Amino acid sequence: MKIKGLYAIIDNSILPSFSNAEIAKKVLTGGAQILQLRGKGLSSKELLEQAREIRELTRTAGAILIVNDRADIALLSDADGVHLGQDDLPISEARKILGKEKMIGISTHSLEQAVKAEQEGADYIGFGPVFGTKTKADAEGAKGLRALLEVKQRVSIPVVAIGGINLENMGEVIDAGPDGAAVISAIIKAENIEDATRKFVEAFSKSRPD
Ligand code: TZP
Ligand code: MG
Repeated sequence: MKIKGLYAIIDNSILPSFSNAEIAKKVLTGGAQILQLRGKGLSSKELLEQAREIRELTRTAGAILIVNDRADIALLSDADGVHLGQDDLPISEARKILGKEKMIGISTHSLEQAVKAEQEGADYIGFGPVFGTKTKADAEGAKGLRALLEVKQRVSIPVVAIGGINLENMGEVIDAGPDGAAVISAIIKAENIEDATRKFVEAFSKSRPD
């Protein structure tokens, strides 16, 4: 299981016309192979129920499921891993919950944080926001493509670019060399979620055939 290509973040709090499971079905139909459930505003009970439902969908599709913020929910739902923020559990503590087999990713916003995350045993990092974004209220200012390129050159774990990525700027993001690109609003707010997902997946597979 590798972190590579489109990393679709499912969060219906930004557009509640679909449930998270419905969005997950749509991005899986569009070919996404990595999903993160970002259940902002959900109770623990709701998040666990949704994670279990989306675990079944991702298992059937052979896709990776990562749970945002919550190592406990990742374990209970048998997700493939957790994605931590800088203020969530430290990697070493999340590892006590999840063991070696599950993935631990962490959001980073500087080269220093990226290098530290690798030293602390992260399986992958998110880096951003690369561009400005309205999706995350407390996001730092845009870091830009040059910073992304520098991070990619300095760490050997997979790097997932995040923040303001859309179909227009996806080409230049891919050129900066990240292993993956995380997208929220350009997929969830698209007129057709399946089609938008397919276009992101294709953008990666055309430039990085394996
Ligand atoms: N972390 C850094 S930017 C961001 C997160 C969760 C939001 C990305 O959302 P979008 O809509 O793809 O800009
Ligand atoms: Mg978080």
